[in-house]
Order: sequence, then structure tokens, then C-alpha cells
Amino acid sequence: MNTVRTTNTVRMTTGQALVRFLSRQYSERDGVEHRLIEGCFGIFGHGNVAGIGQALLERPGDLTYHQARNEQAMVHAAVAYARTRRRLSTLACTTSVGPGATNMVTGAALATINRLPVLLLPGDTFATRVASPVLQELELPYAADISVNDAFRPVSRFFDRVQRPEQLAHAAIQAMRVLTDQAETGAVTLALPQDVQAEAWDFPEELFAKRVWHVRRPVPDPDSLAAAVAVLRSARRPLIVAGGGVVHADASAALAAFAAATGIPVAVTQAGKAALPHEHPAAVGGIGHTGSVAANALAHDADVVLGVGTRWQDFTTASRTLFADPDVRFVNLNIAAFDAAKHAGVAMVADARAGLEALTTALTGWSAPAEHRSRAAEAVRRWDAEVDAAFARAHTPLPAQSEIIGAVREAMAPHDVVVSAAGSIPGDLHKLWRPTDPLGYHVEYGFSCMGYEIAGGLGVKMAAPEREVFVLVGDGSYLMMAQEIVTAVAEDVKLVIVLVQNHGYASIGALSEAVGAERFGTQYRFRNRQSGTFDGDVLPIDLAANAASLGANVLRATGLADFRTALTTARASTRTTVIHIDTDPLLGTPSSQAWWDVPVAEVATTPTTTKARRDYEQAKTTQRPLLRPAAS
Ligand SMILES: Cc1ncc(C[n+]2csc(CCOP(=O)(O)OP(=O)(O)O)c2C)c(N)n1
Ligand SMILES: [Mg+2]
Repeated sequence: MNTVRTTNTVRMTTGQALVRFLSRQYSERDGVEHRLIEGCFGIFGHGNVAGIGQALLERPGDLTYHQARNEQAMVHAAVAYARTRRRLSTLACTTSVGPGATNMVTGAALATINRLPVLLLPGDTFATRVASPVLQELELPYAADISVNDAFRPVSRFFDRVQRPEQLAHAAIQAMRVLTDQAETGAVTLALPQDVQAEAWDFPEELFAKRVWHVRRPVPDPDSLAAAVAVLRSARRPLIVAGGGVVHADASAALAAFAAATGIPVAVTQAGKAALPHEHPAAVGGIGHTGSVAANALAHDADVVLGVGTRWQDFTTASRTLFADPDVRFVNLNIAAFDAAKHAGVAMVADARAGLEALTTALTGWSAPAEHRSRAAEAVRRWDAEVDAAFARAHTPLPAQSEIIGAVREAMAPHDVVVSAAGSIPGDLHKLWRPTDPLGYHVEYGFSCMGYEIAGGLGVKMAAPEREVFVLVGDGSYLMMAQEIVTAVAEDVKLVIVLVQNHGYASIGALSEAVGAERFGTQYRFRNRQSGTFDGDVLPIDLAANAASLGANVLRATGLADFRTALTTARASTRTTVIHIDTDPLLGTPSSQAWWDVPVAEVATTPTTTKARRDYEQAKTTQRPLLRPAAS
């Protein structure tokens, strides 16, 4: 005889059920539990006000609501939060249909590229379509089931549209799986039609049981470990390239121990910049186009390269020109098989910490040749002296950006955090910064998204209120997205924002010059009636006044001494403080001596371009495919 088991149900809207479900999700790694979704950013419109909005109002204890000013910015803040929590906790983001939703697409791409978890809940147009087309509906004549939210598909690691309340449970569970899977994580999007959000259904009570998502530390399989060890043991000039994966996996101590035991020099990517403290004897600094000459010289001659938690972006490889030994072989320790397979390396698919520990044990008694280690130490000594000089240029009338960076680092305590994303600051930080703490360096350089800086700083501080957060932002980035200062003020989240005013794009200006494009369109100036372009006078804008109008304390610094005083005042303050400082846009930092592939026009009427093209073609000849199988 069949017995039908009845499950207890509870009648709720889809919005209420999702909020309740999210409040019951936990991640766990190394035996420690964390709330997986710690809160929810939201901007309301007709597409979410009665659904998720009403649910957040009804149960404030389930999910803390945070009010942002721009949907893209709230995704940045949530992503920065997740990175600071080493991918074990994140925030959700709810929006209306239409522009509120599509404003999040850039943030989604940033999350997915940086492999950082964020839960996006864009509203969607009516599932029933009773009144179509509704306000902000796309209406494609050839495909009635596409909405603007389909734009999230290519930039999400998981996408679903919940067309019926009955679909919520499985969509939500798969969403949590992807958020917590260290190899798959990125933007996770649940598009929620506005009628479905408000529709009631009898949800099974067991959907709301506490769920703990175990975050594994997979160990390398014995065969790939043996293959990696064989390659490493054969090395005469080995180099480690540590990426963001080391920080996400909390593997800095394991990296430090491995480097100390083997003496292999450690170079770092942008995301991995603070994976090893500057003081570690094996640390050789940033690698690649924005790296140190020390790391790049070692990379040039390396016969074996161990990549740990890196996705081998072109800045890291100097567009595949950096590793010049024709017989160079790679070993890739990575949680994602996708990244471990790159450069034809021996693929050790494993957690960074577990993999480094396994390698340390397996290589007991072996170390890199002494002359290689002393060559590395000597190169670092020379580079450190160059950096010291860049910090102390005493340039007048306007200071160099390198001096600003040096002063910020001096003003910071060891556990404070520096945040940046786009323009010339990230490259200068990668070259010059001397990290002390793995979470103390937060530069978004997977997407290098102008506008991330202030929103990202907000997310960092929300995730780590015990740390002082110093946001370094250029005037261009500031003009793209400064409005989250208002959110910081409203939430009483204190940031120190250093606003580097150089009247335009110092970074792209220098790049433009390098490709023969004569800084065209990279300065913020009046249109000149004679030349027809923007090379007139400097504009009469006042970004310090702008910051004050958004509710921040503002300090206008003139010159370096004044700037140092302002930093001390700002650090001691309890309020979000913007320090405005003018710098000279034409002063660079010491060269990394590593290239970056940016195509130059093949034919041109400007002689500067023709010359740049010749240099470009020369550099192209040093580019290598890196396809030789390491294990052969
Ligand atoms: C959203 C976005 N648009 C365009 C770019 C291309 N880009 C990179 S840096 C930059 C200029 C940044 O200017 P600013 O913030 O003033 O920094 P600076 O170059 O002066 O250091 C531009 C336009 C980008 N990275 N992100
Ligand atoms: Mg600028």
C-alpha cells in the first residue's frame, strides 16, 4: 500500500521565501561556519518593491538591507565584500526591471572575471505577460521569451529565471552551490519576474532548514603531484608566480613556508600582490608589465615556473613575452582545472594551501641552487633602492604619484587596506607597494573597472570594519562613480579617499603616446576652437567641493607635507574623509622593462604612429605560444 508523505508547508510569496532561504545559508571551511549571504543591497522600483522589497521589510532580522545609490556600484561593493571575506561570505543585490537590472551587468562581469561570488537578483518583466509590454520591457520581435536580463547570461556562472514559485527551491540551491564552489564561483543571477516575486505558494518547510555549504580543500592527486615534483626537482632557475587564489584560499602561511623551505623566489600578480609580505626573503615583488625589474629578470631566465592560483592574465605574462627560455616549463597549482591547464603546464588541480603543503612535504631536502637565490636577493636589493628613490622624488611644484603612494603607505598601520582599480594608480601600486598583510592590498585588476574604487572600498570596510580603508582614486574614476560616498555616510562606514587630481587620464595618456596617438582625447580640458580638440585650458571643476556636497569631510592638500598631515587627520577621524591632491600627470614610475601588447595602427599619416608601429612589430617577435607540454 502506498503512503503519501505530506510535507509541512508554509504559505509565502516567492520574495519572502527567497529572503528566508538566504538567511539560512552558511559556508564552512576548516571547521568554521560563516553566514553565506550576510545582507542585501537594493534599489527599488516597480520590479522589486512589492516582492523582495516587501520581504526585506517584513523580516529585517533575516537579511540586513543596505541602500546603494547606483546598481553597478552595489555589485562592486558586494564583490569587494566577498573578496575581503575570502569568498566565504557575500551579499545579494536586488533591483527593479530594466535599467536597474542592466546597470548590474558590468558588476557581474567584474565578479565573474575576478572569480568572486555575488548573488544578483534582478527583477524581470511579468511571467504572465498580461499587460505586455510593461514599462521597461525589451520586446524583441523575433523572440518573445528574451528580456534584458538575458544580458546576464554570458557574464554569470549560473543563471536562472524563476518563472513559477515552484521553481525557486532548485534554482536557489544551485545558486548556493555555484557561489560556494571555489572553481566555479562568480556572478550568480536569479532573474525574478515582478509578478512571481509577489505570488504566494505553499513552500515546503524543509526548504528553510539551515544549510551548510562545505568549502573543500581538495588535495592534488598522487600522479599530478609526482609529475609536478619531477619538474620542480629538475629546475635550476625556478620561479613561483603567486596569484589571487593564494589569498582566497588563506594560503599565505603555506606559501611562505614552501618558499622558505625551497628558496624558490616568489613573484606576485596584482590579485596576489600581498600573498607574501615584502619582508619575506623569497619575495621579489610584482611580476609582468607593472612588475619589478627583479621579478621580470628572474621570469626572463626561468626554466621552471610554478603558478599558484593565477589565471595568467596578459599583464602577468607581459603578453607572453616574459618567459624567454625556449625550454621553460610550467606547473600550475589551481583549484580550477581551466586555469591549471594553461601554458601546457603540469596541472595540479587542488586547493592552494593543500597543494603547497603537499609540495613542501614532497620536496623535503631539495632547494633551489644557492647562486639562483643570491641572484634574486641582489636583484631585489637594487629594485628596493629604485622604489625608495621613487618615494622621495621631492618633485615640485606638484608631487609625483609615486610620492603620494609612499606617503599613504607610511600613514597606514600593518592591517589597513589600500583599494584601487583603474588608471595609473594600480600599476604604480603593483610596482611600488610593500605589502604586510594578505588582505591589506585590494586592487581590482581583472576587469580594471573605473568606478570600482569608492564602491569597492565601501564593501571592504563593511566586511572588515576593524581595518582602516584607504581608497586611491583618479579624477577620471571619481567622475564615473563617486556617489557611494553618500552610502558610506548614511551607513556610517568610514573611508579615507585619496582623490588624485591630474585633470584626465594619465594612464591612457601615456599609453596613447606609446602607440603614437599623441594623448588624443585623454585630458579633461576645454575644447580648443583652433585645434577642434580638447587641449584648451584646464577645466574650472572642483571635485573637492563635489565630495563635500556628498557629505564627506574634505581636506584639500597642497604639496606632499600638507598631504602627510591630511592623511594623519583622516586616519584619526571617525568620518569618511576625502583628501584632494593635485599631482603631475607626466611623471612615471621606474620601468618594469616588460611589454604589454596594445596594437598600433598598421598604416597611419602621423609619423609618431609609424615609428610606434616599427617598435611594436619588433616586440611582437618576442611573443611565444607557450604550448610545450611540461610533462614530456
Ligand atoms: C569603465 C571603464 N572605462 C574605461 C576604461 C579605460 N581606462 C582605463 S584607465 C582610464 C583613465 C583613468 O583616469 P583616472 O581615473 O583619472 O586615472 P589616471 O589615468 O589619471 O591615473 C581609462 C579611460 C576603464 N578601465 N574602465
Ligand atoms: Mg586622472
